[in-house]
Amino acid sequence: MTDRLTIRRPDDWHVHLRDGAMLAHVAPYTARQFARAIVMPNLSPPVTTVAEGRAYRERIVAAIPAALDFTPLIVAYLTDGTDAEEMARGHAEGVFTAAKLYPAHATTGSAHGVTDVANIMGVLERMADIGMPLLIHGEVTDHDVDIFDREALFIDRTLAPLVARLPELKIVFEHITTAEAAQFVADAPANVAATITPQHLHINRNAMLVGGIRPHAYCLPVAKREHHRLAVRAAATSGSPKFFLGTDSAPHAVHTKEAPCGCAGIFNAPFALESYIAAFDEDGALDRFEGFASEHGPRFYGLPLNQGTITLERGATVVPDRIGDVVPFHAGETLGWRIV
Ligand code: OTD
Ligand code: ZN
Ligand code: ZN
Repeated sequence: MTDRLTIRRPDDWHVHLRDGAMLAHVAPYTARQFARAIVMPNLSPPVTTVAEGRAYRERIVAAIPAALDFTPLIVAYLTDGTDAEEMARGHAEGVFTAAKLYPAHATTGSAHGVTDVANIMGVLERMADIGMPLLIHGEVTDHDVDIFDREALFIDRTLAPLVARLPELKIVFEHITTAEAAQFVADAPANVAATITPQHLHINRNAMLVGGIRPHAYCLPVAKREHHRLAVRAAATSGSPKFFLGTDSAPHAVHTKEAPCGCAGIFNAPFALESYIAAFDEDGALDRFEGFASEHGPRFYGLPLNQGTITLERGATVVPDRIGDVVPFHAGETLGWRIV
């Protein structure tokens, strides 16, 4: 039995670090575990211009102790009015690593998102030309579509046609939660990949709804049925280079989640690696953990692999009930691995 695992330093390819006091509170947790992170731009107002991206990067760097050696990778938030030239300039100047497509009103902070992909086709063509990845929150937003069906329907209505229309575009299908999404990505060409969160490896929709309503298990895309969790987990542990780590850590103050209309988002950053490795261990896939956490992401993005290593070992990690004003994922549980 493997009791200790040393892997190349990992990256988080999807995180919400927020701004202001929340940024200062949460960013060090991500920087302690990861060398780099794709930082999502759904601030209010969102990060849409090169100047805003540069300024946000400076605020993140200022929030993290220099000793932690962490590089935030900034993402542009696409709107119906995004200018292709601004995206290309941001990418060329090393400010924007990628751009994010939020269908309008799909998730937290997506009110300024894109109402129809046709509106940004020129931007996407330009991104395909320059090799700038498109990151997608893949859910349809129609009120008449059941929330548990929104991801699968997005594939048929938007993603499959987009992949066919722009076969060169690098696309990351973010935080996949369904068997349909895992299958689509596995079958797609090499320029289509997906991130997978720790919560979607560990919980199904019962975690939210059985024995009482549990707001801290609520995030978007919402956790689905057990067979979807198993399919997502099989994808994560498959060793396929198309699947990589993206926590989607999304902190909200406790009173905004424990409310009549609670916010979506799970704060998993403080114990993300301990959570992921538990799933790989349960599935007998520890030998595939390094690929998922540290290799598949940078290869897909065309970035260098990190130097340096991190070691995890079997041993108790007690997850506290609260971290500041935020309830973390696995609150009150003891995980079976710890960082050395
Ligand atoms: N999902 N919450 C948030 C973002 C994500 O869709 C996402 O990426 C958030 O609070 O920013 C959430 O549930
Ligand atoms: Zn999202
Ligand atoms: Zn997210």
